[in-house]
Amino acid sequence: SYMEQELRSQPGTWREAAKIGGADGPLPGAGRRVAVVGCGTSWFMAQAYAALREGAGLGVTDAFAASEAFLGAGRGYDTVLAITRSGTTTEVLRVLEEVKGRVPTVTVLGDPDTPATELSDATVPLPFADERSVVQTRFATTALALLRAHLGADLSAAVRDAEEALTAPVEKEWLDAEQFSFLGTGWTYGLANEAALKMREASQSWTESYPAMEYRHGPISIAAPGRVTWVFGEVPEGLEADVARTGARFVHHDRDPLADLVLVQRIALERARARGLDPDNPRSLTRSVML
Ligand code: F1P
Repeated sequence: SYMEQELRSQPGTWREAAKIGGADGPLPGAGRRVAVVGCGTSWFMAQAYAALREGAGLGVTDAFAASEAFLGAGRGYDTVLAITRSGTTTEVLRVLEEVKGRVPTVTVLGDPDTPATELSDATVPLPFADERSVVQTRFATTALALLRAHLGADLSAAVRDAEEALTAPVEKEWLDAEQFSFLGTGWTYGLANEAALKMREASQSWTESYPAMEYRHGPISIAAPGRVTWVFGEVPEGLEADVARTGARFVHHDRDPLADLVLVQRIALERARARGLDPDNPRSLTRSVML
């Protein structure tokens, strides 16, 4: 399947993106107030980037689902950063249209020959990470790799961890699990949202996602034997013991969190196969959502 080829190419596409992100370009520099918009997977990458950029002290950075951004009056942002693989997603184009001439825009996209390029002041095209599968894998992670590199991160460990995540065993318990809760803190909360979406889109699995410390405020009531609680990044104190008491399987890996997402993509693919589903053409989804 395309999904398999595309997810397997990830360490290489991250390496490419790190070069672009590390060089001078149109991405927002320190001190700017940035609104980041996207839909679906691209929104979750926006969330991860916003947490990383603001956490690095580079300026206010807020992520919005493009449909909920309402940036018409500019809202005090100096830059609008859009993320879209297709460059055709209606809600993203609406934001770009709305702020045109008022707030400078830069769009990270897969296909540069699309309406998003027309509407943006600047673009960072990642054609080598574009995809044929409806379900996004490498475009999203490569866009985030680029943005991490632009924030000054050294991605060599992440690339190595992604290579390892491509060969790590996919455990039977993950293939058989009835439900997954994905958790994260800071930037890894966006990854948790993306992991949950990936499993739904590709394999129609029942998944949820929460900020890790929110999990104890209600959602943990879902945890039970035969279900999985998977934490990206740091594990807050006491969480593992709380999950263990429910009988759910607690999963946490030491690899780079973006590389751990690669393992979840593989689980989504395997679960789709086991159910006879085609992850390149999932039920009720199209490659780009246009009105
Ligand atoms: C965004 C998106 C995908 C989703 C689905 C519909 O597309 O929401 O994340 O998986 O395929 O489109 P894009 O704006 O990044 O092209």
